[in-house]
Amino acid sequence: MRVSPDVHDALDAGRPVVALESTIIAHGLPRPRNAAVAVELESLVRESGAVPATVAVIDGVAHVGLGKAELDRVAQDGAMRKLGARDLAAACALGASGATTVSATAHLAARAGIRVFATGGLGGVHRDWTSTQDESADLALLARTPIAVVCAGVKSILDVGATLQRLETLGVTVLGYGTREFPGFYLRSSGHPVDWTVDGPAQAAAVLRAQEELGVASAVVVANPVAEAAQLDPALHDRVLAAGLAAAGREGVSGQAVTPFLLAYLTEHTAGASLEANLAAVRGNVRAAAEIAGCL
Ligand code: PSU
Ligand code: MN
Repeated sequence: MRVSPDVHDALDAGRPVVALESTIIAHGLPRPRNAAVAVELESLVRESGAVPATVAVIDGVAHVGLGKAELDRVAQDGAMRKLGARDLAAACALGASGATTVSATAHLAARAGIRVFATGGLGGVHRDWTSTQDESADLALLARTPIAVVCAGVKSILDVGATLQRLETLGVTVLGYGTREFPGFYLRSSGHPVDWTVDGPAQAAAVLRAQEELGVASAVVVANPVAEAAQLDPALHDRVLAAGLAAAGREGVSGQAVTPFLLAYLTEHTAGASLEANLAAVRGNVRAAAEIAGCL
């Protein structure tokens, strides 16, 4: 694992650091927009007073903190694999390159000593779980990794209620960030309530400090809804998502390909509106993560 010099220095000096994942760049957003977004998210972290640490595996080295050339490689190299935590050792030992999902990013970031991580939406339990048993490895990894993940809930392509139940079973703390309702990724609300609400970065940081003091080694999900003006029209969302799920079934999309397929389907069939909502959510999460890291 290689921690970049600026991330290393910031951690050493106790300055705020925010980890960013790379799967959203390589597999979650369309090219060429993704390359600009990778740079934009890092700038947003800096403007918000923290040091960005984008995580990816490049030529067998797990990087925490990327340079511009490496960020471009993640965005542009079509051969970048999608790596969960279970893939890290194989990728490094065999000299492979890949973007890291929430699970792999959270693992590497926590190992580097980073306490806050921002993304769009967590993976979770897929709607056809009873037949496919498809549950993102994000959930089990968060159960054993002490890090705050600032996200707009879980992706709405999933079974949100089942995912919340699994987070409870796995012992992952869930905080609504200024909301009593669990966010719905592209939408402000998923319709599901949360047990705990924090009013801003200081309270979120206080929960993280308490987790550390109490020796609770699981993650804290900080669920931050997309801004009202930026959310996707709920009726459009429901209609296009139903069509996308049907298309995925017809085309036999399975495993790691399901999430990228559905995100791309939504982008195409909402004429880019879902992409804008996704980006707005990520930007909001990056800002909130930097503020929380600052309070810590
Ligand atoms: N959030 C986004 N876009 C994404 C993802 C999250 O806004 O593409 C990625 C994350 O890397 C997450 C992954 O870990 O989707 C989940 O994939 P799967 O369902 O295959 O576990
Ligand atoms: Mn899956």
